[in-house]
Amino acid sequence: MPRSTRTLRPRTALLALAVLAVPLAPAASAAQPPAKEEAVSRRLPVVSPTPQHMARAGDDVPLARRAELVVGDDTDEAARSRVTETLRAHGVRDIDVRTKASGRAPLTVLLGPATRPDIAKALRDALVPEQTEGYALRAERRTVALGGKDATGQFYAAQTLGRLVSKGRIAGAEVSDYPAMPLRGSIEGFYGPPWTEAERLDQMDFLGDTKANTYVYAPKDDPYHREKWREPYPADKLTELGKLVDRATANHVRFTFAVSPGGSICYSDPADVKALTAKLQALYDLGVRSFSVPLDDISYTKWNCDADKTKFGEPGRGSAAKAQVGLLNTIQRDFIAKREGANPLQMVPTEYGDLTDTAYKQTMRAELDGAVEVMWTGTDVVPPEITNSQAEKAAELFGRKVFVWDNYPVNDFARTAGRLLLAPYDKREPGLSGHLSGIVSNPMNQEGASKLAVFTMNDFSWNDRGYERARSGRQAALYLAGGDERVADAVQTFVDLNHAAPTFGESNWQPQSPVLGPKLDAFWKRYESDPSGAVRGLRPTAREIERVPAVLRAGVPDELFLHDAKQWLDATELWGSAMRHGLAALSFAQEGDDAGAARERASMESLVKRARAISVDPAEHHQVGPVKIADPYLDEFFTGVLDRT
Ligand code: LTM
Repeated sequence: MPRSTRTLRPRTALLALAVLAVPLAPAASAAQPPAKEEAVSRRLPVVSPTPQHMARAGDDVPLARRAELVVGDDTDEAARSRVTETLRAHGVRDIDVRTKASGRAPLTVLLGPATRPDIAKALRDALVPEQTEGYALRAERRTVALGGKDATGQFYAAQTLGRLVSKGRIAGAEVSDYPAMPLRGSIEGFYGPPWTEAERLDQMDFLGDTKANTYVYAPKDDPYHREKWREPYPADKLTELGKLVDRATANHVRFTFAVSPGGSICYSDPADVKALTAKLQALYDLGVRSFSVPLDDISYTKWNCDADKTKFGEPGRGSAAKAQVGLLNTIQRDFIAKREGANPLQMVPTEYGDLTDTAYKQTMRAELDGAVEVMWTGTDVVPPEITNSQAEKAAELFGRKVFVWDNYPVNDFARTAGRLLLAPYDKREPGLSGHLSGIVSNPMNQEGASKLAVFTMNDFSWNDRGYERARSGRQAALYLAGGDERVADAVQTFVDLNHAAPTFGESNWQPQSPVLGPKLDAFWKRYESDPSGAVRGLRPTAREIERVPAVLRAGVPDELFLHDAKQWLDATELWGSAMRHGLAALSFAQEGDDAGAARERASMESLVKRARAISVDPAEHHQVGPVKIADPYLDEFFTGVLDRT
């Protein structure tokens, strides 16, 4: 794939650098190295995704005004831009880019393949991983070595460097790191309003920031993706896709182009195969090297043409699989295998969400080209969990490791109406990397708001065994908060109010408000024996909820997130304020001041009414309806207040 030389958007790059609450240190003060004991005993910063191995190598490396960046012909352009941005953002003004270190610079950064002699020497005993996209990093004395197993590995080493810099110093660390799963990222595969161009560009930067390498373009409501799959994209749409491909490439993200012909294709008609190939070719010409043919959500118990009946027999699971396999093998053999740099074809089977052996799966595992990646959603389409034994079974059924299309945090199905799904990833078993080829998130209609959950998913797929949910959730909040701890606290309160993750059934696979819910339960329990203490104890919570929207509006630099969350922030402010008035009503009632209680109660009711009247924007959300916040806990609280005042 041609490597784009364009640099990343500064806002996002700086946001990534700021994850560890890094106030930009002036270079002058940065030149003072800390005392040795202080430096060596300091804990290393948290790096997300969690590295496979990270340990202290020695003292922190002080930044200065001047640095040498040593590159070679095989230094990755995007990695080089990242390193330069990091150094500049931390006050290094004069960056001398050269091919050989002078040995006189206050700081030398070596960037390139891990096998380059100067890098290999400076890495000392930091292990260079065998795995694709791996890297090793060592920061010691006045030298930082960043060695990639390949170009993407260099880019990831540069990302890690960004997270190791704080307060004028680079943490004296040794890192040896690689992704546990080959494929990681997101699939824009939901129903409803597709993401805008700005949202998609943002997603590419975000995926790069979180060391994810895959974005699959499969929006159900792009007519050229499904209904009009035979038609070529109009020129303006193709130009837009070209920009996305470039931005993906600059972030080491594989822009994966998907076409879903299953609703109308005549498998046995060579003209249809030709139309599909032409569609893929147009994107290949734009630089795309990854392709997918999703066959989900189609009827496979009827043919779209009589010729298919003649060729494959009566409609049914087995004959549908035969027809699909014929098409997919042709694309893999005659298109993918013949195009330089093209990655194995991806597909979504029509049976994508269960573990039942059927004639469909039997044919798939027996006849589908071994190179083709098969997606699987986990059980029940929106899976309450994914275990190692389920993944193993899926691999057995499809005859290969499956690639998980995880329907989280997608909010296009009925039970997600009015919701943002913000909880950190959970209930996916450590060890899945041994059974899967990867995981991509199917996100929400709202790209900006999806990043909180997807951040943690990309953490899991990078290092499933090292994944810690609480730590990842905190890092996601810090990422959104541009590194500001106080804003991150408010983000996490907001996450708690929007924590529920529904399944297709009655239950949620992630609970609603695991912090606020038990707090309100405890409040009513205490209220029975100590009403004034209970009210006093809950006041800070009400104030906190009421203030969260203002803190986020002022402190979150991500405008796409603020846009997506607008209705939920407005509602949160009203609910928080209503809660404050509810507590005041209870206080007055306890004092026997009926007039005061009635006044506060009326204020509460009016605020609750306004909060309940806020609806999602139908232009941006597939499931319309009133915005839901901390349900049913807040409603129960207000009913409780009404009963007692
Ligand atoms: O999950 C798959 C493979 N297909 C569809 C998605 O397009 C949709 O977003 C999710 C959630 O509703 N469910 C599906 O079945």
